[in-house]
Amino acid sequence: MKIFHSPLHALHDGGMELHRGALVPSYEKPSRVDHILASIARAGWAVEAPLAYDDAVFASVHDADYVAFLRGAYEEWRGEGRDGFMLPGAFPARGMRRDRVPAGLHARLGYYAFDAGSPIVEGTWQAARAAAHCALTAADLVVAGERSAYALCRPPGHHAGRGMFGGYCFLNNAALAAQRLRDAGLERVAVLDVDYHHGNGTQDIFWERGDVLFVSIHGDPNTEYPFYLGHADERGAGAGEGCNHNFPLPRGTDWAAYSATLETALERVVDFAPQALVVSLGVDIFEGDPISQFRLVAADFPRLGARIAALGLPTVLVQEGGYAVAEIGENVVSVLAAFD
Ligand code: FKS
Ligand code: ZN
Repeated sequence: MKIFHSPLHALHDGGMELHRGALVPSYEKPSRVDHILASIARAGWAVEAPLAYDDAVFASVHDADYVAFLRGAYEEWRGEGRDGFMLPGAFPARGMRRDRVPAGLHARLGYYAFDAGSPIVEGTWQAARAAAHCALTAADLVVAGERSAYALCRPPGHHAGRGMFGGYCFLNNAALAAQRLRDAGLERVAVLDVDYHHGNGTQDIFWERGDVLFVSIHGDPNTEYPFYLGHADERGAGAGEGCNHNFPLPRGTDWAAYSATLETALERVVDFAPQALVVSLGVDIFEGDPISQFRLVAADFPRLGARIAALGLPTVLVQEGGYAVAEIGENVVSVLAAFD
């Protein structure tokens, strides 16, 4: 198992999020990675640094103005004499204009964000860029013939859309990996998203694409974040019609119910006949997760890994969520071990 990680992730730290009406330290914190690295070391696997890429590579799935905003946001903030973390407080909702990018920094912050839960700090851009490099490197290794590779990304990516950040995500690591596989000449690529939260950003990016399948199993958006996307009737549009499959499940879902849905989701992947698979690997489907409501237990993660690995596809695994910090490493490694 090839594993890519950058210590630069730790520069994304110190932010607060508005969680159920209270400003609390972000659940998405650097120690998540420390625990995953410790479990990887126990498994005896080596960790490698990602390759370097030009920022132009982000334009394959993100809007140029959005990337420019992320790159320079904190410097602008500093320029206004501020420090600490940046959070938006107003968003262009129904009946307001989204067709023009506003001039002011705070106006642009809300324009590009979709929640007040994704703080930008001084090192956010460097960390997000390094995470994206891990995903791109993992994709490049799979193109070069590796059976699988794991990108230990932090911050995560699957909520980041073409031109929007939120849900702790800034650059869509899984989408960048999938696009990289396409650009390398693979004709069809599937993305399987098993994070507890719907990967609205990945869906957004590939919505009209017939060459990238998006399949997601997640908490029902009627009650679960990100709330406004992820329903079963979202099937894709244009050339992408029928290439988007959402499987929302109720709170309290355990392995028995989850695995039945997983089989259906995997059938969709097989039917698409992809040349490679990208897995958005969120382990916040664990019963002990503090912000999620499924009930998978530790013994279910090897089963999850085995089912996905049994597809026999070249696979890029990309880290997304998981907030039960003490157990996150074991749960991630349990999935990865199925590919070793
Ligand atoms: C709003 C409270 C909602 C946001 C939950 C984000 C989940 C992120 C994730 C990812 F994989 F992206 F990390 N909390 N302030 O687990 O889906
Ligand atoms: Zn999640």
